[in-house]
Amino acid sequence: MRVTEAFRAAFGADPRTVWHAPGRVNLIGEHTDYNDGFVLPFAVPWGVTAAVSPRADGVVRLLSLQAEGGPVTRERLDGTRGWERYAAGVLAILGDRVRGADIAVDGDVPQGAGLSSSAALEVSVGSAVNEVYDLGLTPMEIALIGQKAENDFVGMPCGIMDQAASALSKEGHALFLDCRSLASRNVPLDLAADGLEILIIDTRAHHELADGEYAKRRAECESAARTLGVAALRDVTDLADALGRLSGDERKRTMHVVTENHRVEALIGLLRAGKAAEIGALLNASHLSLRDQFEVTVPELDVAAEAAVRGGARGARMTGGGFGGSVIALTATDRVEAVQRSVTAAYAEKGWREPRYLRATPAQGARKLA
Ligand code: GAF
Repeated sequence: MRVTEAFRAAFGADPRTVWHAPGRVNLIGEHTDYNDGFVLPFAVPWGVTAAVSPRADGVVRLLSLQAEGGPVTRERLDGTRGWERYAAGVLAILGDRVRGADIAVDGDVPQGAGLSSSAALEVSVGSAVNEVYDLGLTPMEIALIGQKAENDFVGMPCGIMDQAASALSKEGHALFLDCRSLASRNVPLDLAADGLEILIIDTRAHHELADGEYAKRRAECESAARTLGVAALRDVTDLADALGRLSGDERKRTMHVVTENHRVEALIGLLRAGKAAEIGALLNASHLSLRDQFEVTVPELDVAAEAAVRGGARGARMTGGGFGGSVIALTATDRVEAVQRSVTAAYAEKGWREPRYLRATPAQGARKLA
């Protein structure tokens, strides 16, 4: 394994363990996780592999095969920058339970596509450190530590979806997660049996507002919940009444979150009934709600989703936080090329760079490789 060789070359010994954790796409349930709602992501076949050994002297050495230069030695975790923060953040959250570590990571999550390479990094490192320090953490506890590292150490106020998808997914399944109780279920997702697949369209757009706008949406949702006197928007049971008591952006955000939770449940109902071919309308409705009510799409996402459907996809929606990243399109396998042609033509008409197309079936969550 490449990461093991790099570890040996940099640190002069074999790693004690090697773990892989994947990135994710979200089938449906967007911007619901931090509202205590429902999500339905699945792991993608790309991720981060972390080779780790413990150290007794409190020193942390970090090496990424994707970063320029050799290993970085950090005696203080708060001195880290860039990608290092995600790994260092996990160690910082674990505190005294971890005395030090040599860590080498190798990632193949397509960069900038919004497929959660950061969660893959946190969960791969968390899983490996859990083993070498015998911490006895469950996959969900590792996911929560990854989320906390991102919230407190990196400063991104994300919910739990991405880390949970990376830690708990199962091959051939989507992960249904109740983000309040943290109860989860692996839901079979065999689209190929219906002649279908998920085409990922990486728009190659990344809008710099992303982080600030994400935090703003989250604050708006929390403020709407306070106005309504509920703990979280998940608790809204009478949408018409709630909308009557809100105005402006908070009204729109609430409309999205409440209807999106319903769409997650409806989609699971269709999957259970063996009607995967019929989930397309829910994907389209989710996209429109994210565009018009939650206002996290950008022209590249809208054009890709619309052109995918025009080209024959059964449904398409942005996936992840928004402001760039990827669209997923539910497509009959024999129409994938037509869908790609339609999106490529729409992009050419706008004078935009051609998007990148990726095909993914639901992959396994975090697992030990060696
Ligand atoms: C990002 C966040 F990291 C997730 O927690 C989630 O909120 C998502 O955006 C939107 O559904 O990926």
